[in-house]
Amino acid sequence: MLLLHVSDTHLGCSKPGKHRERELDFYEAFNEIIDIAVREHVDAVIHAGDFFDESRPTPQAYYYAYKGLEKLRNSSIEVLVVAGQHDQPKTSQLPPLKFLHEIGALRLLAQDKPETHIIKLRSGELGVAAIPYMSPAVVGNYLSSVRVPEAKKRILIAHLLIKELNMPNTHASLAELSVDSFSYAALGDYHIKYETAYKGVKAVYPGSTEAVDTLEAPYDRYVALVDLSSNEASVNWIKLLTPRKWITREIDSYAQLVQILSGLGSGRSGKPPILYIKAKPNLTAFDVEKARDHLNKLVSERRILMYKIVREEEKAVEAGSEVSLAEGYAEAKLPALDHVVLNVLKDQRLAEFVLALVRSSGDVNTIKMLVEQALNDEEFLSKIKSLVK
Ligand SMILES: [Mn+2]
Repeated sequence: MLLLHVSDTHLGCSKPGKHRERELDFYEAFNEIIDIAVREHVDAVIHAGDFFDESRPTPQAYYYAYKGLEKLRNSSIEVLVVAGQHDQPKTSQLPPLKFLHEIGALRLLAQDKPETHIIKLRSGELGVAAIPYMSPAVVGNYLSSVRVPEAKKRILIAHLLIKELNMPNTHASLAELSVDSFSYAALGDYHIKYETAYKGVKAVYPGSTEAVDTLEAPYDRYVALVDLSSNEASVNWIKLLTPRKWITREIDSYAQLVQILSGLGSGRSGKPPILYIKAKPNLTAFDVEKARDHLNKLVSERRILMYKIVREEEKAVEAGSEVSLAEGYAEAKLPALDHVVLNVLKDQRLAEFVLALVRSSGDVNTIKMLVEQALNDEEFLSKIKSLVK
């Protein structure tokens, strides 16, 4: 039995910033993992939460999600998902994963409390204990009620932070999660690839498929190919090729920035990188101005996608607070409809006619009027006739 364990795809995210092209990066990484699942003939894709970036995804996020999931369905690959905090609406509205579950695009195993399932996969039964995101304050009350599935092959899927990560706001230890009752623990929430084991059972975070902030930026992105054929799960890491590269540096002079930029490559994915510059205290306002001009030029030449220059706030209440000194990115230039139509028809009057028809779609009276006018205009009719020819 072969599983592809992925997590934190955050579909719809465009961090850092609200750049349209950056949003596409997340869809592209999602497509890459779909292609890997198909290529590797896995029985199922295990998604450990934060499928979407927001609990009210845009039609665009739904579109890319559905297109990818449809490919998996056509290859008879099951998709088993637990909800992360980003998939959980704060109010009583319909959770986005519940909708995808209802239309048969994926299987939502747990939305707001732990659930146990037995799933029939191509190569046999898989028992799953599924734990969605819950706040660290309440998760402890639920852990004792998590039922270990009665199946030969059993995995745990959970969206939470294990105590072994040694960071604030963790949820539970691997012992508290009874990880040794399973063959594998598929974890999500932590955005950096991490692998550990408890009593010989592997517990794995594949990490997010794209970095969402500078802390995650230095790490490569992975998915875990998990073979459950024998009693002990074996994990093969597959590195993703599409994620965009970030360049994060600290500088104290304009000259230093120029030096960093001279070695600028677009990296493995061929996409212009995201540049994130931390200004040391002695970087002058004049340096920042020069840097901004230089960087705006690189953005317009598409040698970088976007940049941000920040200074660490000295009197910051919170450690790590930053003040933005300069930032920039190129707006995606979409051609205007008028321009496209004129380019195709190569005639001002014809273009105006077509645009008027398009803009009054649904308004039958206006369309009738436009067509009548056209029918009574010999010159215009001959233009249309020559166009049709
Ligand atoms: Mn996440």
